[in-house]
Amino acid sequence: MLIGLIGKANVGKSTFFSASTDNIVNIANYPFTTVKPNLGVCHVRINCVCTEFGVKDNPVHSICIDGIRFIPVQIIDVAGLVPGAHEGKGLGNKFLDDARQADALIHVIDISGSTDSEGRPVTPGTGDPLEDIRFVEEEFDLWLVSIIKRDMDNIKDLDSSGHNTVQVLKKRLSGLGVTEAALDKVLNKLNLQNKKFKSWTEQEIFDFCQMIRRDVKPVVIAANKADISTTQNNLGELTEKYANVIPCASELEMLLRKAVKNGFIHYLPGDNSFEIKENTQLSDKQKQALEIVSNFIKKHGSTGVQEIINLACFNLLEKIVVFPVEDDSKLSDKKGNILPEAYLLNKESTAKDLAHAIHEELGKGFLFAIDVRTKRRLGADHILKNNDVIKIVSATSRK
Ligand SMILES: Nc1nc2c(ncn2[C@@H]2O[C@H](COP(=O)(O)OP(=O)(O)OP(=O)(O)O)[C@@H](O)[C@H]2O)c(=O)[nH]1
Ligand SMILES: [Mg+2]
Repeated sequence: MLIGLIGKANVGKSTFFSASTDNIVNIANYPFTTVKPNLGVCHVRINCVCTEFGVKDNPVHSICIDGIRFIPVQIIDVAGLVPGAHEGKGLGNKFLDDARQADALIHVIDISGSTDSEGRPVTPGTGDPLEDIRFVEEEFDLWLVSIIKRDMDNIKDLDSSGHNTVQVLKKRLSGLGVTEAALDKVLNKLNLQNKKFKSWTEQEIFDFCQMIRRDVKPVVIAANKADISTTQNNLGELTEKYANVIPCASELEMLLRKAVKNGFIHYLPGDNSFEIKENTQLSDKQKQALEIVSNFIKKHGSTGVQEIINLACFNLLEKIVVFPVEDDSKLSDKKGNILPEAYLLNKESTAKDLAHAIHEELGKGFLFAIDVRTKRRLGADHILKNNDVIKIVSATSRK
């Protein structure tokens, strides 16, 4: 699963990226810690089942602190967009190449209005975040239009030689994760199912691209820089017009994570408060900075960063968490690690899907699964639920 950070230039994408990937504990043994400069690992936060089972766990590829489990998810910081990006303005095409890979998008905006459409600093309150959202989405759509129209004559030829428009479009858009089912749905909605591509109007091509984008790249809006006082002017209108808007202050989250690393405070990403440790000597400047964060959290419930990542994973992508174990009495793997893994699976995943996610061989040799809570045997097609703890029994694991 990959989350992409998109948005206009200078809105705080890299700050959000740094804040969410700057981990408060060492996670250097992860398989994908070494990544490209703009590709990192953030975490979703859940209440761990270790509390319910009354065990002290020791996860291998995730982190559990005081019953809160943090599960890794990849995140990519995409180059900032400026109007005209689809024609190559700014770092246009680089943006779109990166964004193409993401399963869900976090659209970071400057809710305080302190940047103009090209990202240049302006007096807070004069920038227009709603217009920024519109142009970023439009750039995305126009980029899709340009992909579809590339080698347009080829498509027309294929069309006239009897190839199905759906097949042609599917091939063209395959790098975006557009499935045939998604294509069918959109073509149906727009009544384009039986219309040959060569006779589509410009408007039809644009509408098609817009709908495809909405379908394959679900978005949460990170209303960043919400610590600046001009935020209030824009937030009401924004939440009226868009779903999934969360005010956030990436810079404040970064400050908290630094304070944790320096041993100044108790705080877990996503907490609705933090506590300054006893006997901590803070300078006046540090005290002031923490006071600002504290006031922000009191007003908004959190810095917003963790909430946004969780929303992308659980609301937009509708993932569930499943805990596989090899020893159902000890809740451990072979090495004795308790509740070692937490898998993010698609909703409606089956017991056999889990086996495949763990290892291809385990999937191939799947015999049955056991629900550790109820001790019931589950067949291959059994649909898993969020927080299930599952043992897989396969021909390979019995050897
Ligand atoms: N007040 C405030 N400033 C912020 C916040 N997040 C980022 N900034 C500031 O906004 C400016 C731009 O931040 P970046 O993270 O570099 O923005 P970006 O979107 O990655 O910019 P590009 O990569 O150029 O597109 C910096 O000066 C940050 O300090 C925030 O939550 N609050
Ligand atoms: Mg940046």
